[in-house]
Amino acid sequence: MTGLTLTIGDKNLSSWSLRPWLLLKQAAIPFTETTIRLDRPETRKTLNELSPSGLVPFLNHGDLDIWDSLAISEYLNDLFPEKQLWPANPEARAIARSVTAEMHSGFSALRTVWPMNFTRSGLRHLTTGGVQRDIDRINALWTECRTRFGESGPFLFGGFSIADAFYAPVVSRFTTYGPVALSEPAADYMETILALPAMREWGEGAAAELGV
Ligand SMILES: N[C@@H](CCC(=O)N[C@@H](CS)C(=O)NCC(=O)O)C(=O)O
Repeated sequence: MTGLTLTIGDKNLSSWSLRPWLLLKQAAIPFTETTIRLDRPETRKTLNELSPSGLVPFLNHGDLDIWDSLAISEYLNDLFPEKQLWPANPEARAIARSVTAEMHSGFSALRTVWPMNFTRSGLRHLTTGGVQRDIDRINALWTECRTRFGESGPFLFGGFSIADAFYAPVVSRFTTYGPVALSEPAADYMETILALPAMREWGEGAAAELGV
């Protein structure tokens, strides 16, 4: 066993939790999963007691508690270099880090106006100017990564990488509030992510949590 325990929030809502969870699953790294349900009367107290940042996700490994989805992903990359969680080619890796950082620190309009609601599709929602700009930027990023770096596989940089884990919640949002206009490579990429057994497993977990 790896001794890794990942604590996540509700699967229907917690886009930040989906990232390291999907990364662990795709890399076939064994881990124990625990959940703190969000939006419950006791949530704040539990998060403050258990999580260094008062947020999910966080990863426990022995004496270490690592918080923040990007820091967790980097730690997993350090622990399991053979899993190639970043692309091997330095140029591709630099761009993978750029698109991941852009997701981590940007796209606030999309995040705010189209919150993750994993089990739902066909929801009518506002497409504000900011949301459309974010969609257009993501479409351009996916298209460029797929056409420039994606030759060796179906993901942004060929094989599954941290960048894909970070964009998986966007795929869910586009499914919930879309359809959105995407290039053919970007639309194919979205289908690839949706078809992953781990994405389906997450969706089943979300539905079970909601009792639907
Ligand atoms: N930058 C953090 C953000 C984590 C975050 O905002 N988590 C949300 C859930 S998706 C949370 O814990 N919210 C609980 C609360 O605000 O009470 C990361 O990447 O892990």
